[in-house]
Amino acid sequence: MDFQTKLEQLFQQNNERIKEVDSLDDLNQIRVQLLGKKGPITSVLRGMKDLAADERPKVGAFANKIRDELSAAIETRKAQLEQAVIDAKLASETIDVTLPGDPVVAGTPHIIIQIMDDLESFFMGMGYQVLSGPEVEEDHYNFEMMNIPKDHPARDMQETFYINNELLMRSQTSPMQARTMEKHDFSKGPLKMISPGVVYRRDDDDATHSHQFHQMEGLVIDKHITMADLKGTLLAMCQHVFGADRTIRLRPSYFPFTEPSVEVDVSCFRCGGKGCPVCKYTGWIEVLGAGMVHPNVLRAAKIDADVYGGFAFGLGPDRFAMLKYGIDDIRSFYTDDLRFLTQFSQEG
Ligand code: FA5
Repeated sequence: MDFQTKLEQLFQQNNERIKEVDSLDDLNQIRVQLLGKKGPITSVLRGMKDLAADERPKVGAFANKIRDELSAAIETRKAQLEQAVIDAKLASETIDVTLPGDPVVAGTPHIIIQIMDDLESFFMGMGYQVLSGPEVEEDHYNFEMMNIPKDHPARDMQETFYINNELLMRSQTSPMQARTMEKHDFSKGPLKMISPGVVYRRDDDDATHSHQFHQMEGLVIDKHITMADLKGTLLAMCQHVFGADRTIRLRPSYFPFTEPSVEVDVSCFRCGGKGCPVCKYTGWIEVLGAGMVHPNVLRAAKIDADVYGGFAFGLGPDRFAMLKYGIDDIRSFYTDDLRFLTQFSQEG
């Protein structure tokens, strides 16, 4: 058989094999077998030395052509097989965009924050500013400016955590009364503010007491403010939080920084005043302390107590939340149990 026929046969046989091979490994083996140093084409080329000199270039050129064509066939097949691997991968990893997604769990503000946000928007609607103050407070503002001098027995009711003799964790938001009164410029209008925040007391934790809890202070100072203004404001607030049918009553009480001072009760929102376990069968629930700002507090802030006066109140958002949602243990707010907290989701 002459060289040309041998090479043509080689091409025919292998060109078919290359087209049919279905794995990259097998194709690589064919390439090594066919085009490698020990392969048939190399051996044909080696045998050329026995040819007549004028035959050699012809046969050499033909052999090169066959080798190039087989090489091209191998490259073409390789590209096809590589594409098939990519196609198979794409098919197996297809994303079905119509499948429902993983639900994103939306967080929700803490229930106490919700109560405070609601109260803030209520008071802002009545023209109050919302102010926050330092939790590490000076004895001077927490007590002295609030008409509670060093030896005053009222300090015992708010036993708190001291940093040193003059600095403490504030036991109430009332120091914000003194701080804002000192700064207020009455030529710009009356002083109306609320101040929500965290306060601290050395109270033993139980179902209704926490050593750390929230308060919201309210203060209005202007000329001609009366107790009727205080009562109207607190009635509107209690109706906003506990329902439009609520009424309130004021009982005499004592706070060193207000005179007269009152405890404010709201008619029971559960039984409407008839008596039930929520109101301990009295028809009333105590919700906050309030009163007319004591002249000593005005004077300490350098306000003319003969011209200006006003009212102040201090409520506990923790207790509000407990009452409104029937929560029987204040500690639930602070133990971060999601089963409890997510019940107060604002969604829907
Ligand atoms: C005061 O702290 C006064 N500063 C309130 C005030 C302001 C009166 C302005 C007059 C004028 P009292 O100690 O009662 O008052 O606390 C106010 C509210 O804080 C209580 O009604 C209660 O809701 C809440 N509170 C008090 N102690 C605790 C506690 N340990 N845990 C949770 N809430 C508490």
